[in-house]
Amino acid sequence: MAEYRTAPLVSEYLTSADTLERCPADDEPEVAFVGRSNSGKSSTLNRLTGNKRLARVGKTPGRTQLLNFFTVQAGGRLVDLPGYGYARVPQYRREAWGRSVDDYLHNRLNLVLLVHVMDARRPLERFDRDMLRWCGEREKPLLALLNKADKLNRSKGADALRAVQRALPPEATAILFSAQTGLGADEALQVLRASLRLSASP
Ligand SMILES: Nc1nc2c(ncn2[C@@H]2O[C@H](COP(=O)(O)OP(=O)(O)O)[C@@H](O)[C@H]2O)c(=O)[nH]1
Ligand SMILES: [Mg+2]
Repeated sequence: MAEYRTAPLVSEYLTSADTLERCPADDEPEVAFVGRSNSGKSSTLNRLTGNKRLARVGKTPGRTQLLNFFTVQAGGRLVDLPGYGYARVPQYRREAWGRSVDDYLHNRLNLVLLVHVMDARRPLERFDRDMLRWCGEREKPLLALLNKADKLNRSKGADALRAVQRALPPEATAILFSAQTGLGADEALQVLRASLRLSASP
């Protein structure tokens, strides 16, 4: 088991929104989580907050079409954006996804960091490449988490990390991560805490 040297971001559910207009006031810094459905976004949120029940895990992929907001006790918010790329979601729902998430990503002024959760076994699918390019063009701070690294041996993990690092915009960071084992959680928490301007202790 990985040990925490950096405290998890204790958080609680705040609210959900289906459009930018319905999001809470932009008066607190926000770290938003994006990723393909089933990449382990909910599991990652749970790991980084130290709360296994914060975000729902493994429910019908693509069902979570809302932007879910969590208040970080120490300050700031985490935002679980709808997952993308699940084939069974009808086209019109995918377009709705596009609008609310696009709107949030383009216009949310208090967005301080985007955490991009990828499956380390297939990290650079089309959606992932689009997102990396988008972040690069806008110089948005980005943390790429190569989740499910527990499924890869050391050398495959290193290969995946190198491949992603080559594809990343200059200022972005990539970490081999496992929501399941806690691999990389400490390093990830340091990045999140720095973005939210929190110290390393609770
Ligand atoms: N082996 C492994 N499985 C994981 C990990 N993270 C998530 N999963 C599994 O992947 C599936 C999707 O996880 P979930 O968090 O619901 O993904 P989301 O759709 O991106 O929110 C679930 O069955 C999880 O148990 C991980 O780090 N390692
Ligand atoms: Mg989820």
